[in-house]
Amino acid sequence: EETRKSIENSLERGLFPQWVLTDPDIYNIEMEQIFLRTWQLLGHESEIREPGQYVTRWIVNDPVLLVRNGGGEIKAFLNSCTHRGVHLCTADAGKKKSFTCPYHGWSYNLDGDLIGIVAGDKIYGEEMDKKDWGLRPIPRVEVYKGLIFANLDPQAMPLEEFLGEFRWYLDIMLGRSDGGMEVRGVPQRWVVHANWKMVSENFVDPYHVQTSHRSTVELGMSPEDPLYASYGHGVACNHGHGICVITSSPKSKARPVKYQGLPQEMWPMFERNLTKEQLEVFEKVKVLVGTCFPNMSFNCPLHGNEGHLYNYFNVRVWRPLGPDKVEVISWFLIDQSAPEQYKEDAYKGYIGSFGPSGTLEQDDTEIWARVVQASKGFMVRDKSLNYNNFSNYLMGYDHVAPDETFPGPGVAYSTNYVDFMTRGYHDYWFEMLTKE
Ligand code: UNU
Ligand code: FES
Ligand code: FE
Repeated sequence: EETRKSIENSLERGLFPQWVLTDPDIYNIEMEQIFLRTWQLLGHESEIREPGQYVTRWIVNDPVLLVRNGGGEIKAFLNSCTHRGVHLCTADAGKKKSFTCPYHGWSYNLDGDLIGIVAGDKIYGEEMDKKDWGLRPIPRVEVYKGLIFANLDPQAMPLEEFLGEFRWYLDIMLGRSDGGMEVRGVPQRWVVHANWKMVSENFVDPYHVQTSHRSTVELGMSPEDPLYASYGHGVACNHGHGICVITSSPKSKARPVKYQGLPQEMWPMFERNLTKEQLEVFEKVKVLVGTCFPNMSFNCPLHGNEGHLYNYFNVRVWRPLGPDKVEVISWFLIDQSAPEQYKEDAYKGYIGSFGPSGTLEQDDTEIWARVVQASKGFMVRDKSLNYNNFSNYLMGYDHVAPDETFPGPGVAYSTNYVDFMTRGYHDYWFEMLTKE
């Protein structure tokens, strides 16, 4: 109770206690209070288009088998045999008519029903009702415009309600093109020494761009202007979600590019599919980047040089593997109706920048590990980090009041160098952490 009060008090003052970041007790509470109850991204419909196609994923420590059944429906099961609990299917992806356990050979169909028991009639006989021993379904599965989410809490609010104001921004990617988005390549996975909250925050923190990603300035890929990534709007959405709408500005040298450099033949389609307000944002934006509470982030940037500009939708889940470890799972998504050559070029652009070995990704990875390293000592037990933008001079500079004229939902500020998104994220984190 005393700890709860002191954390609450810190958050109200725009502070975050540094020890909380990687404290093992806090981590265990986060698991029960947050990861057991929130919507978690599992994958995209385009990964399992045909009956029998499956992928295996994780919700923290729960292995999940995500499969399209014979009727074309998406099913998610605990990827564990009901006999002795073996991790049933260990491939990342594939296509099967049924799943057979490697231990004693029980097999299950695409609906999770137990259909075969080795020597079943001889050793179990009539008494055993196979219906009782099917795969155990993940309590909730819902799809939003191709993105497949699951929730371990049967009582959780519906996915669309949870996405809330954030949906409007996701729709700019998910809804702009006929046929929606599709996954290209396979999602890449890698492990980093980081805390899941800090990496989630990183995606609503454009303030780091000109320092961490300094090499892009030195290579002449982005302007020197220290305020470069601040132009546009930072938006705090309900349920802890946040988004940065980074635009070019006459103050930065970057030239405005319409619809993020997507091929001109696609423009009439965007204009048909999006609302006037969404187009107003999409037309001018350079980078859309954000975090969906608690641990899904996305980056929808503009990449390349004059005449060769690419845009893609990179979605990540930061799967906690402990207070100081995260498995990243990163999907590359692209408009299904974009020209094939464009898709391939954009994919290469992603691999070189925000892929696991991409130059920009490595900048961030090293920083995240250093944050973790410095959060475990004695000194930080009574010290807090700075998320303070109450003053006109700290982070909020001259634009601390929300911009009522911004066309999108949520609370929008007319700069991206504000801590309102990170603070909204912390506030919702605290609300969930302390909920009865
Ligand atoms: O480099 C990033 N991950 C990033 C860029 C995050 C937020 C805004 C811009
Ligand atoms: Fe931000 Fe050091 S300047 S962490
Ligand atoms: Fe970064």
